[in-house]
Amino acid sequence: MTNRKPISSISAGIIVLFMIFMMSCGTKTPTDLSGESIIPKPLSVTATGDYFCLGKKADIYVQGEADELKHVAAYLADRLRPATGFPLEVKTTAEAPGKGNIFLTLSGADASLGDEGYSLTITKKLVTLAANKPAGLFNGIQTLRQLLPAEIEKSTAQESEWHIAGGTITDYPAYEYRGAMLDVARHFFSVDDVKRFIDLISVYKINTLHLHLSDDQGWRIEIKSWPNLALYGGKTEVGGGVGGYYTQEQYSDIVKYADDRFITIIPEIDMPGHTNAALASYPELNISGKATELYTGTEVGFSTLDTKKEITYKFVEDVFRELAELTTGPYLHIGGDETHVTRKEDYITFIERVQDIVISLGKQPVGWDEISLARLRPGAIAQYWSSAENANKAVAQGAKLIMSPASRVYIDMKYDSTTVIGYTWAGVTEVDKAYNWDPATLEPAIGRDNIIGIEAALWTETVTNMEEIEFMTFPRLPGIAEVAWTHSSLRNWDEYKLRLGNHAKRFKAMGINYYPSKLVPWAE
Ligand code: TNX
Repeated sequence: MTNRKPISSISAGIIVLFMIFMMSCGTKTPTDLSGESIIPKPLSVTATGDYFCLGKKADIYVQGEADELKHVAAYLADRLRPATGFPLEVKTTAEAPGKGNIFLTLSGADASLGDEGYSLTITKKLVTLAANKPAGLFNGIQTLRQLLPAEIEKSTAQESEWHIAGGTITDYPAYEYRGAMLDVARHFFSVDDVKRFIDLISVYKINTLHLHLSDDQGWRIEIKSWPNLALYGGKTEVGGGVGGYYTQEQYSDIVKYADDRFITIIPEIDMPGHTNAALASYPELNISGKATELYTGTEVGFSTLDTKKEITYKFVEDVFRELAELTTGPYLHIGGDETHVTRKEDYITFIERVQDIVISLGKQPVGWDEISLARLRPGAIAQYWSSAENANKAVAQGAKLIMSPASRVYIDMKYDSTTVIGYTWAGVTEVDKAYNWDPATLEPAIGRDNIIGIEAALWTETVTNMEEIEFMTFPRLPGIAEVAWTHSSLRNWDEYKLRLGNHAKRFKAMGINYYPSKLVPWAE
């Protein structure tokens, strides 16, 4: 038997000192800012080989007293406090602060960075984040998070050295519209689920969340002037579950939560098709004058509002008036897809009148690409999903496009034939396929100038809970976010997949249930 000596108090002291040293900013680790795995890839990165260490005395300084600056700084502090365990107070200052702090400023950024760009300068002494607008600072904060060790995303205090590689990043987006859509109609998701979704997409600089609030299977938003829409039409979902709806107060809470993260919510009321939940709630909206039954299946294209009755337009106006009041962003989405049982001329009249209603409420109409069959009003936006012909018609009318090609960014498609949930009607979409395309060259008649941006769409006929939302979204969404943010000349799958592989640790730290695609070299 070996005779173990008890640890002497001297050696115990040395161990404690060593641990403190390890947790301090003293150790020199090699750093290379240009080798960091930032997604979406920034426009330009210059490394110095130096590094900044975030220590327990660090604070976050904002230049000036503006509340919007303090809010962004508070958001950053909230991201960094749990894992570091540091106090990280938000303080105001007129000048750049002393050594060891983070400095956020809206002065001195180059005008070319626009409203969403930022410059991030990391020296041994200071981290300086400069932008023209708070949205730019917010985007820079997402980059900063990714420069810290992955443990920064954990919700409890971690033992780590919080080093940030030194250098300068200058960055702004290729497209102004970088969206994700969540279908809360086929299956209903709670306010907390939507908030988590917002938090996860904001990491990748997505700035728009399109909520598909109504469909055949459910109506998900309280409308005070037509109460049965939510009370009755919200009672079920695909598969016969209990469904649900957001009260206006809850919905406003979501909008506020998104606004605080520089994400614009676009509410969609899909019409004149995809309306069974409304048709079941109010008989007068039906051509037959009789209410339909609630629907829990997954067929599409069988329902239509009666486009000939004035009451239908009163309904549309009431619904959009209430929604417009809850909407801080510029858009209302009118749907308009898959209207297989609406006569074409009725469809056209309907879409034209509904655009006018939206415009009269001070908002811009957005609709799926079929709306280009109608005359598009100035400012109307078409969302390309399947028909190049329709998209071309929209462009010919001078409308801008949101690009959501189903074969690339419908993230309800299976990854491969073995994926348990999801559809295959637009093919299977592995992670490389969602990444490897250029919106500006996808269709010959659609050029860069016709496109405001890209949106990933998560339809939820087969998606029933948050774990499944995460599984279909990750890791495709970070790649789609890069398609939207990063200029196509800087993108390359073979290089991207290495950066994506390095995000596995971050996904795990955030508790994301992601699909571990075999195409990606995951760094565990
Ligand atoms: C097509 S895309 C639809 C949705 C379905 C989706 C399923 C579009 C405008 N309509 O109603 O949920 O496919 O992938």
